[in-house]
Formats: sequence, structure tokens, C-alpha cells
Amino acid sequence: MNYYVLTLFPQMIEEGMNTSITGRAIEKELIHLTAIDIRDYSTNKHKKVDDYPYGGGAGMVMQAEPVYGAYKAVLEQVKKKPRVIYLTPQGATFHQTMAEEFAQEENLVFLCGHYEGIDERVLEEIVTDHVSIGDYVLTGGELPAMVMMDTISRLIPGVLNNDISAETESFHDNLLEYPQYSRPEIWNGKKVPEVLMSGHHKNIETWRREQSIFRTLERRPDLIEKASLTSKEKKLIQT
Ligand code: 6GU
Repeated sequence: MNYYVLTLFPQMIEEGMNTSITGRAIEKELIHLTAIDIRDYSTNKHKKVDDYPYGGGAGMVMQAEPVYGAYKAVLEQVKKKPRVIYLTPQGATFHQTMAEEFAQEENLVFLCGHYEGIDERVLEEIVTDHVSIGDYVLTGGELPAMVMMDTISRLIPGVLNNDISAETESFHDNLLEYPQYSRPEIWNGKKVPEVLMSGHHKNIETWRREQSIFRTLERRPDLIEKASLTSKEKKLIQT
């Protein structure tokens, strides 16, 4: 997977991504990251990249030309036109299934806006996907781009230590993950659930599945109707 991030803050992207699991994935060359500084493509002698909005209004708008220049620099490095994701609160809300789809791509370009947005004409020219990470407003697209790259990266074979965990975690079946415990057996007077100490694998599996269902019902009741429950499980959660 090759990520190209078009941004005014390349250092924020590099520092964020070169940490922890994504950092290891970059070292192992399972993912490649190129942060491209939009300011490098300013044609203005003062390297200006923004200007006042036509029609008036608060704030500044990122101009089309530097963004287009940064995009053209990416095109020189890829065989076919890549998907270009514009991070914006006006986009479709990011979710796990979307991440699974993006993980199939060879190249992904993330366009990070700042100020009051980017000139619409360059967006029309290059953007293939408008994506938001939720209903709140951030100062820029860098954190959302990193949220997306983190989510996509962990789906790429070899990025996580064990391949199974990418599948069994929250959301694969629209159920939340079951609770986890580690040593010591008693902490702060609280004991680890007996079934987990039993070595009885079938009972453990059944208990975990029930915990997932109860937890989803309590915390994310909106998800439970999308989960595929057996008729036995559906009865269990009635009343
Ligand atoms: Cl993608 N950008 C900004 N600026 N704010 C957001 C967002 C994106 N998603 C949620 N809030």
C-alpha cells in the first residue's frame, strides 16, 4: 500500500505515522508513506497558498493551483489514476466496510484541507471520494487522514502480529468485542471470570459471544439489528 498525503503540515503526518504499529509497518515496507507539502507547489513568491473567499465571508480558502501541483507530483509516481480522498466534515462518514474497500487499492491519496476549505474547482478535478470521520468539526484533515490510514493499515496482511485479530475484533459482525483479562488472577479484589480459568474452550467461546451481544445491546443498541444472531441468541436478549 502506498499512501500519498497532500498537506500543509507534512511533519504532523510523518511523526504520527512513524509511531507504533504503523511505524513498524513502514519499517517493514508493508506500507509506504509520502507526505507532500502543498506549500512546495505554490507559484507565489511568498509561497502563499490561501486567499480571501470570493463573495466574502470569514476565513481563508486554499487556492487551487498549489493543490493541483501537489497532485500532479503524485501522478508522476503512479501507473494509473489513484483514488483521491478529500477529508471533509461534508463527506460520507468513514466506517469499517469503507476501510476494507480502500485496503484493496495499491495507491491512496489523502487531501487535507485547512482554513475554510479548498477552492471547489480543484476538488472537482481530482477528488474521487469525500470522507468525514464523524459529526464534529476539526481544524484540518490531517488527523482524519491518519485515522483512515491507521484503520486501513491494520487490514493489510503482516501489519498486525496475528492475522486473526483483524477479523475477530469489534464490527466484523456488527458486534462489539468481548472483555479481556490478564494476570494477576485477582486485582483490586476483582477476580477474573471463572470460565476463562477453566480451560474449557467451548464454554469460553460461548461466554465471549454472550458478552459481545450484551455489551453491544448496552452500548451500541443501534448495531444489534445488523448483527447476525442465531434464533437462540435472539431469544436470549428478549425481555
Ligand atoms: Cl475529515 N475534517 C475536518 N476538518 N473535520 C472533521 C472531519 C474531517 N471529520 C470530522 N470532522
